[in-house]
Amino acid sequence: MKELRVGMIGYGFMGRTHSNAYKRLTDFFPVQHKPVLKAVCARNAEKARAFADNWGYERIETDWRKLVEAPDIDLIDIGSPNNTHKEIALAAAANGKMVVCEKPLAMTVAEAEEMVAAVEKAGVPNMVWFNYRRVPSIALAKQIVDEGRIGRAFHYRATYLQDWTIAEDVPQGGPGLWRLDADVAGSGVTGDLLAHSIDTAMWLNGPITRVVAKTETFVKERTHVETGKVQPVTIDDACMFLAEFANGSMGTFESTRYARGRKNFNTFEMNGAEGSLYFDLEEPEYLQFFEYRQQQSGKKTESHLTGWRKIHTTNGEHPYMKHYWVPGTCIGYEHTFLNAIADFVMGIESGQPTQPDFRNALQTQRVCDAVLESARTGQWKTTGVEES
Ligand code: SOE
Repeated sequence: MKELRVGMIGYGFMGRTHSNAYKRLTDFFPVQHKPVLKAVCARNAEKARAFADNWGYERIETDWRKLVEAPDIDLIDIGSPNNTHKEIALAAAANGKMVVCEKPLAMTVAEAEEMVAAVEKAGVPNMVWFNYRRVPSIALAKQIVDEGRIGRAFHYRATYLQDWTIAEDVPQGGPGLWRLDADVAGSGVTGDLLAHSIDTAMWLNGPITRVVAKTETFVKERTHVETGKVQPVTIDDACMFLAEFANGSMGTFESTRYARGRKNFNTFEMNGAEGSLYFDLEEPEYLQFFEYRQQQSGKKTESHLTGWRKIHTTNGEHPYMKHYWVPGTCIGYEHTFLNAIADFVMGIESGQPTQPDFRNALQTQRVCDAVLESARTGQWKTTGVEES
């Protein structure tokens, strides 16, 4: 067993999900690399120490530059706020480290392009943690689409709804609420939530070529945690856009943090000539599938028996599930990150890099930038995303 020595940057929600994934990798997947939690880096030494003690990191750093240069680190994991991704990734790649980065890849397309160039020039393995691709039900949807069971696609419909910023006294900025500060996050729901929906959509249904969007900021001013002052809110609280796909289908995407009662409501539906698919993250172990061809295949059409199938994606034949428990038993949110790092490590070992790498995630960044630009101008915007 070889060591994969991890340097983690950031100690928030994603620092926890990633750390958990590294710790459990070899328990579930037959890989030849065992992650070793070498160091966690955060500006606040006390918080870094507490995180290191809790998750079992050997040491802490308070300057990420030291970590990316450290000879005992093989892989840099960027789990810090979005405005730090580019600089860290460039330095990590220049030091020959593998780089795995939280989504969205960057603040802008220009930044993302620099990051792609850096990892490709250095020839280092890289990945963006679009973990929802690793939900077994969503991976099964990909398999069903690739098998041609949906046929010609007509519609793609995605929603990603939350409700945690409705109160006007929620502040913006600082370690806990940087997602509300555009200088740190780049955007609001577009980069934070719709990036997931766009990544899934293009994985299943191919490139999005053109978009027209409308964004809204419902609470115009919030107290900034760092300055203590009431400052304008410049993120998008909500975003809706229409999309055209290269395959001729149409898409609608809706995201908000103002949907009372919706905590992490991530759904999609796809309708094609031969069938439809529906997924809802509140019931992640199910994929719903309507198959039209099956109705036609018998001698006579048993139309009184047609309907949607709710597939419980817990059999050994379903994506990732043979690594876990017995049929009928579920896995959880945390396993989507475990599946992601397993794919990454198996990609290194097989020489077939896993997706999405930085180049692939650049396409999602292009759509996000086009959405925000369209919302600013009120015009349709081409994304520049090409067929891969
Ligand atoms: C925001 O609340 C957030 O944590 C996102 O940043 C994650 O990417 C999403 O999966 C869950 O919600």
